[in-house]
Amino acid sequence: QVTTTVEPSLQVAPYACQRRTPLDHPHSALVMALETLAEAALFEGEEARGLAFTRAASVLRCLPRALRGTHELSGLPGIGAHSHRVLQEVLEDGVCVEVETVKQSERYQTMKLFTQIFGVGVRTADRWYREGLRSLGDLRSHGTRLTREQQAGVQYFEDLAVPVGQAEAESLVCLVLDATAHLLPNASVTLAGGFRRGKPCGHDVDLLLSHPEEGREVGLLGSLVAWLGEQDLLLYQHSSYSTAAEASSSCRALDRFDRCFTILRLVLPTAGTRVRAWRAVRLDLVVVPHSQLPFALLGWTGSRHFERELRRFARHEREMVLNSHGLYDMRQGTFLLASSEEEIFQHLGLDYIPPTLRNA
Ligand code: TTP
Ligand code: MN
Ligand code: MN
Ligand code: MN
Repeated sequence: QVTTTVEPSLQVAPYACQRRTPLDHPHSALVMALETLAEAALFEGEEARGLAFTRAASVLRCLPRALRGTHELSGLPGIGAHSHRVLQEVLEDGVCVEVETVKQSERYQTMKLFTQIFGVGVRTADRWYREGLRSLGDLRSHGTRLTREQQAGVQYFEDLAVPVGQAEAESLVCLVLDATAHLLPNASVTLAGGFRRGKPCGHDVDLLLSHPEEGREVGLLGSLVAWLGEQDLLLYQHSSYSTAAEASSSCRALDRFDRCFTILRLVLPTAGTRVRAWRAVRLDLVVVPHSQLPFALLGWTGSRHFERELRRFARHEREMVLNSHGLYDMRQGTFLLASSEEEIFQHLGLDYIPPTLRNA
């Protein structure tokens, strides 16, 4: 009589918003390989291919234990033939030749450098690459025309390349709390983005501003931006304001909150006088009417892949449209209200996933 101990097989739900994805996981080499190929595909404008690699990487991020071999890949959703080959190679050889080739290529390195500049997307980076530009120095020596945003991005490139740490994020929250306390008493300031998911650092800080009395938040963005300017803390800002007409025609993919993308002068707590006492950091400010706050919080907490999957799940599994303003039930023809993120998950018939487990 032979008894075999069967390993509990890895069960993975098809949508990332059905899964619990912590920040730390045992597959960083595998995830990095797939995410490099995802990034490289996006650099070539191949969105679908990029998404396929991102989906596969996201599945590996959520596995509750380390893979015991290639055989376990076959039971997992979202691992296409190409991803499977890459994973097999990394599992067996430690590296994947295709990934290493991409990482060493001039194309990948240049696209990565250019798209890292604030205000530069794939299309601009690609145009510069085709013009023969390869470095920030090349942009300068060729007199490349830059938008105001890109000029700021190049000017503060070195500072912005250093990730924002948790202490810096906290001091930005304090700064904005302090300002809003004067400008609009009882206004709320909520940290969203990667820091809310528990990341120790990020490329920026994302803050949602609101007020418990709906309507009182109107005008807050303008006065906050003016205040930051008066304190000489604004190195760059780009605000957009939603018009009343736009705000009422909701149900669109892009959100229409009053928002401001900034580069801030963050004053550093240094003792010496010879040390430069500030550095540039990216801060995103979004002003949200109170009734939409749970939706905005859910939408601005990320990860980007988690958000994409929530919306895909809502549409394809529930016939609902989810965005940062609300949740629309197409069968009932009504908007579903929510006073917390938990209620939104309930409306969608999903188990609640806390922010720290949305690192899909
Ligand atoms: P990001 O700040 O771009 O990403 P992040 O905070 O997850 O990562 P990092 O730590 O590197 O900053 O975006 C945060 C969330 O905000 C993301 O889930 C998408 C959402 N978002 C919008 O909903 N609308 C927008 O216009 C932008 C720029 C972001
Ligand atoms: Mn291929
Ligand atoms: Mn962020
Ligand atoms: Mn952001």
